[in-house]
Amino acid sequence: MNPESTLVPAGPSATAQAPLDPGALRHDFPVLDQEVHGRSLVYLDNAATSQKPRQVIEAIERYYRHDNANVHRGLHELSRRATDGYEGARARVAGWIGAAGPSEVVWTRGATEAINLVATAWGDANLREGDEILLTEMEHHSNLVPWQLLAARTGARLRYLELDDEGRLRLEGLPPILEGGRVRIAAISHISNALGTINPVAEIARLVHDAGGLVLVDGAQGAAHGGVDVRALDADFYVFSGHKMCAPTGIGVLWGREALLDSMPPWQGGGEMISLVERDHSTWADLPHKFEAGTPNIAGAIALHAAIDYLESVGPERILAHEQALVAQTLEALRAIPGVRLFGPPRAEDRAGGVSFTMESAHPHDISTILDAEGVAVRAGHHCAQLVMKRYGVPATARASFYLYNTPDDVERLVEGLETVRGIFGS
Ligand code: 7TS
Repeated sequence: MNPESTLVPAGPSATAQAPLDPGALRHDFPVLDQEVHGRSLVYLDNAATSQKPRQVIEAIERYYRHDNANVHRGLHELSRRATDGYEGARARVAGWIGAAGPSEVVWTRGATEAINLVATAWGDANLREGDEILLTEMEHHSNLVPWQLLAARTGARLRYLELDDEGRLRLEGLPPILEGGRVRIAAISHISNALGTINPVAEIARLVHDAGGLVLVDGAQGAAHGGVDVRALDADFYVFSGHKMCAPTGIGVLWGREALLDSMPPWQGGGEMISLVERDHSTWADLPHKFEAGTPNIAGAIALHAAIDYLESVGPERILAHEQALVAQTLEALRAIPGVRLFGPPRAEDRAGGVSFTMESAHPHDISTILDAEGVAVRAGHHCAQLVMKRYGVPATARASFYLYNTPDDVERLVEGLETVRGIFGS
């Protein structure tokens, strides 16, 4: 199957639309309009966090200037407005990802917290010794460590889908693992942050479901790059972070099928998540509030609403097509540089987001430092994916990752910077 089909919600195909104009969109992002070390900033660290458009910054400012109050508590005008904004954002997310309704959308601090919520609330209640949790070698630590902790608590066993040499999951490894009938949940990234690979999540979900397991999709890199349709993916849980898609840090989403969320116990206790509290026991609020103890990130939710409006006005399909064009340009340019090793699928159509690479002569940290001196921001390190680094026998890579405001000129500046690296370190 075409892995992109799970990324892009139904709508006109990218090719039927005019390409987006990153030069025009850049003006919406105030932070991009600056010099770093005497050069105009080229921001290529979008897989770590995206920049924020003025529409999002203004939504936050508007909320704090006019509406700030706690939600669901006061019967006064400001509390009503804050609650409307907060719950309106939830409904916007539900519509945007194709959820059955807002009660399936739980606010979290981000993808990491959402995975921990499922691993704790669902995992502790459902896993026993001998059960299996299926992961992949390409997962971010956020989608590994919570499951390792769960395995240690319950005696469940961790199984892994492996990577091939080109950064794809080896799907032929799936049936032998599923045959045992012990996989209770598979936790799989939608798009790899370290390799850029778009995974065939719907296909994996079908096989795991046929074998009686559930599927959690880590969409930290998925929702940002082309939108998401949770029904088309046929997932049971989908998680993502606002900050990678033009919203602020500290707001994220756990989507889960209503019946599943309903069956799970709460994971944190406090205000907001209860119905009745007595001396020695309590009863829980309805979904989704059962999972939202304490005063939430109200401004963050409202800002995520503004970010989704912004991304939709640009068009998720066009964003993905634009990124893939930049990835294609980067792959071609880097292939021509002696000593460069590229990671991930060779074709841009199979990837989104970014390009990881190493150079024979220079450590990724040196590459990043030299690029920074030229105003080009990339990330160097293991990208919280140490299993990926181990698989390919490197301690770290440099990674240039793109978003809607990056231009072909940005790629030129990256390539220019790598020529400087070669000038200093040799090839
Ligand atoms: N899953 C994936 C696939 C990610 O890329 C990230 C963050 C996370 C989970 C965690 O998201 P958080 O918002 O909860 O922290 N990835 C990166 C990265 O590639 N560089 O910095 C953070």
